[in-house]
Amino acid sequence: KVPHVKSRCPQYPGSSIKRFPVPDDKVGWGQKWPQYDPVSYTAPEVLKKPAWADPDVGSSFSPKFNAVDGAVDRTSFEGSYRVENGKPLNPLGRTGLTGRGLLGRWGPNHAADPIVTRWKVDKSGAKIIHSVSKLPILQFVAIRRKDCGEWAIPGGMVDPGEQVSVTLQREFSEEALNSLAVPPAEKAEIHKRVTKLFQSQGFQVYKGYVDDPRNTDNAWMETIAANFHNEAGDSVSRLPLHAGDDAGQVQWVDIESSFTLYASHSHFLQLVAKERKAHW
Ligand code: RP5
Ligand code: MG
Ligand code: MG
Repeated sequence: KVPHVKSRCPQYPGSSIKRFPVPDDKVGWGQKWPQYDPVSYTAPEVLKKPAWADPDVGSSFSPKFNAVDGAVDRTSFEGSYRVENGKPLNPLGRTGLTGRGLLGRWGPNHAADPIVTRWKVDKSGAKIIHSVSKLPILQFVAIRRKDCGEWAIPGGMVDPGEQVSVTLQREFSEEALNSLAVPPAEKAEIHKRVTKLFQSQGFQVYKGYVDDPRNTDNAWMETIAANFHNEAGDSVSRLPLHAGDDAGQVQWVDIESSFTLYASHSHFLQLVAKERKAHW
């Protein structure tokens, strides 16, 4: 496994908190490091006990780690994680910060990332071939996150008890189609079209840890990323893209290695490009 990098970003997102600097060779918990003195931080909005967050670990709250705990899945795609003094340990190692930061759950926080793609075509509908790689170019629906301004896949958290297939379609609808604010007259028609796009399982691109800047020593992101590809491009191109919820902007973006994306999202797109024999 490549050591996480964004999970060690110097400044913790949405705060003025600085992480304890962790050099590459001290990331793994197996490396003895008595001087390690991480900063403890849990964001005020998480401590307010919203529905999506756990309470603080203590006598009245002892979740079942490494298990499906009621409706909350606390299992990790990375295998069994260690729990020390009642707190789960990040399977990828140190992040320079303890507590939950902005994340609601102790341990894994499960998300889903829908990657909706089409081929880039010219006016006559022919695929555009990249001059260097000589491969056709894929495009995906990208959103600009309101929290950090970075471009990203329109993904989101799996609600307690929710099927991942439902999360994929729901988050795409909320962030890329603004489904929460679509006028009632158009709602049914848009819902019908998205449901058709998401009716196939999609191609499962990735399942596991996400190198997310919000990760901490005790809370981290994991995801299932799935690709929904429209070979003809006609039906996805008719989807009315409107940014909603935690997305500030939405548009079709060419898939290529130089485009900077949030967390590990660029890696997921690389896997899509490889699978579809597209330019990267
Ligand atoms: C990333 O955070 C995941 O890959 C997913 O895209 C996203 C989920 O968090 P929110 O968009 O709900 O903030 O780690
Ligand atoms: Mg969302
Ligand atoms: Mg989101």
